[in-house]
Amino acid sequence: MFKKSRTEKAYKIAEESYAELGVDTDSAISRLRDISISLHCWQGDDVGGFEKPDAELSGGGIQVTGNHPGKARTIQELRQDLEKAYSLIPGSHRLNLHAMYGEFGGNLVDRNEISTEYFQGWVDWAKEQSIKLDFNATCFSHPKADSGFTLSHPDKEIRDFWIEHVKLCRKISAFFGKELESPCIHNLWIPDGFKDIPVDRWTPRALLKASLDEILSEKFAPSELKDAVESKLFGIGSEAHVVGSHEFYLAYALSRGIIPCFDLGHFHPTESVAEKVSATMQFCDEILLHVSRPVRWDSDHVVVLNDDIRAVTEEIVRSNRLDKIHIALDFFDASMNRVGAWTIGTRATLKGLLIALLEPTQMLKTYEAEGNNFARLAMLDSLKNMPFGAVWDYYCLQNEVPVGASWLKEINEYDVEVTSKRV
Ligand code: RNT
Ligand code: ZN
Repeated sequence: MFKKSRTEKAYKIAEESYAELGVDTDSAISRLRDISISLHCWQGDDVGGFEKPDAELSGGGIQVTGNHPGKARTIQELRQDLEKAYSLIPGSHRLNLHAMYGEFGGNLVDRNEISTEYFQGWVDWAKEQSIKLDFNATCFSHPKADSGFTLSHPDKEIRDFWIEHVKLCRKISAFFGKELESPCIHNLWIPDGFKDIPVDRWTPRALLKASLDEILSEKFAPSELKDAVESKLFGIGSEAHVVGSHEFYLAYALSRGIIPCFDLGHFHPTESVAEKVSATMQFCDEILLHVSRPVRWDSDHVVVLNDDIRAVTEEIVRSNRLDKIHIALDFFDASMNRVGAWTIGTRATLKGLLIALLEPTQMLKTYEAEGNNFARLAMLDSLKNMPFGAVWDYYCLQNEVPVGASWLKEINEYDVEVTSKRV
């Protein structure tokens, strides 16, 4: 049972233990409070979107598995679920929307016809909730993406359709940024790729580059819109070759002054995104992370506090670029309670950040500079015993969100009252 006084007592002891290492827990907490994570709307309805009733994810080389009951069937339900998730997560966070989540009012509005009016409701809701918005073009789940190619499609008509879609998405993003007075990150991920070994790798990449240049030719104030591009190693149906590979988008982003996006699930299993932070940020000011958890073929399991998350959150903090590294979540699991999935993943990411903020980095750097490899390793391993959980619980208490695992009960209650009734 959670007890307020116990949490406070445990915090006091933790505070002392960290102080012995020269770490100020209060300042770690206040830095954590300033971090805003962008929650992805698509965990709430299995990447279906609201273009038509019962819409489902199709194509794009990504897959949702599971049939847990209770997914959001309307925008109202999605907002209600999001509000529940936010109420269980300490701090104030953003929302990451996809173009297919517009309020189309039952009308068939094609991707090359969307406009800000379909997103006014999201802006109103965001203002009411004090939430900032990010955005994504939806270049999948559409007949014109069925071939597996969009912006690099050999047919100019199809390419133009998707170019127009992304251009409209950037307009909507700038509208969000302006209305909510916080730059909206527009992230572009496209599924384009080959199932089997291609012969012509050159042409699709040249076409993608030209399409992107055309998309970016329209300029927006950086205070309203920031552009990001997301690479991938492979997807279902693009096993042999992805047009927008890491090298392609990294070179593109650096040459065009936009933001590269690294999804934790989009690299070789032993390739670490944590390594990429200090490597790429010598050359670019900002990066976007899609925090995810790859498991074998799937890149989108619910994030938990594992070594990969620890490594990447450490790098975010150690590089001292918290304000330049945008953190977004990207996972979708239809086999469990979806509000619970959001909460697990966001809380795990925040816990990783807190542990990193509680690190006596200067001490470790000194050992390293002295060549004292033993002390560096010993301290890194000893730090695993530190009572960060007590600091986390206290942070939750301060933010008036459930402490420890007590939020599970709230998810269960919400399920009884709300999600389980959606049949
Ligand atoms: C796909 C990318 C992309 C998507 C979302 C839905 O592999 O990770 O970010 O997950 O756009
Ligand atoms: Zn992603």
